[in-house]
Amino acid sequence: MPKRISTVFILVSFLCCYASAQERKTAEKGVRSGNPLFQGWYADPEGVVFKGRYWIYPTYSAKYEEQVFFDAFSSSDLVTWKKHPRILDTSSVKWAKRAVWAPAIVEKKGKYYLFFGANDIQNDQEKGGIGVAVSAKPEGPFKDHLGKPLIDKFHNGAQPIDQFVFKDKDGKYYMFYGGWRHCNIAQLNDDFTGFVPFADGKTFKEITPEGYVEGPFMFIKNGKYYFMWSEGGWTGPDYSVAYAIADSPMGPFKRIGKILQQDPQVATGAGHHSVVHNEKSDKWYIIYHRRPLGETNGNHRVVCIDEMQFGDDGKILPVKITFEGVKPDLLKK
Ligand code: FUB
Repeated sequence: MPKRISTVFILVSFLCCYASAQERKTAEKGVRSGNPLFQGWYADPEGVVFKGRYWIYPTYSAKYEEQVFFDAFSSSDLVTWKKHPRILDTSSVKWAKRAVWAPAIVEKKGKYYLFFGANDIQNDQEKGGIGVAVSAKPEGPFKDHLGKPLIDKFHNGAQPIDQFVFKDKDGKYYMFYGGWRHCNIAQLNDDFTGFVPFADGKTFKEITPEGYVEGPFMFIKNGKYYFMWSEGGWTGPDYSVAYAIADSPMGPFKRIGKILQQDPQVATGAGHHSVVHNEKSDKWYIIYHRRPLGETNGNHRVVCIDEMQFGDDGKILPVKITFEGVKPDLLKK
């Protein structure tokens, strides 16, 4: 090997060993993430794992006219977070002008697809709805995939916002979405340019559970489908998260109860969440936004994390929201 290449190789190996030793030291010291997880007003966090790193994609929480971009955050251990600024900017999505909300992301065949709501449309005549952008990397830059929204109308009364994309065991991708107290499910087509109608010919099926307001989320555990959503008003103190368990992604979803809500000693308005699972440690985390105690500005929302645990019967135990957050939890050795 030429001398210069072998020097670079030795240096890179040394830096990698040093970085993972540092990560282990952090884990041993009993450090915690703290809450909020990172600085700034952010909401609706989508937590996800890509290639050995945790990622969080939140809404930038500000006046609607100022919500014209997304930042993302990534971490190897849940404690130290790196900011990736402006991974999507409305300057590259010609139909999105404001209120860019609630990102949801999936990786498919090496590409990253970022779904989002834009413009907060109030009726079928307004321009906007749910869009999708694509990038070769989780940190973007993301570019509009279609040049137009994927859903730009109200179906079954659901405002086209707050989409979550779920990959089922059989490889099918479903979108759950909807504001204004209605939730629909639709099956995405292969290249995420549209939807595949269900056997009965319908494209958008309403699956709204009791109490549902917005912010749907789904995960599978032990073969069961856990469907979760936000209840209450997002600007108020009683915003919260409830859930159901079903045998299929289509439901039926019978509400079991709330598992995340305000704590008068800690924060108000805890809701619009996501869930990440570390397969190595088998720990489950809920990532959500909440409002500092005494704060009345609806936009002052911050992203937090706490551990989510299950009872022996598979039910989710009520989450204790904390200032401390979680311990380091590396995804790989
Ligand atoms: O952040 C904008 C909106 O607030 C979201 O779309 C809703 O779910 C609520 O969290």
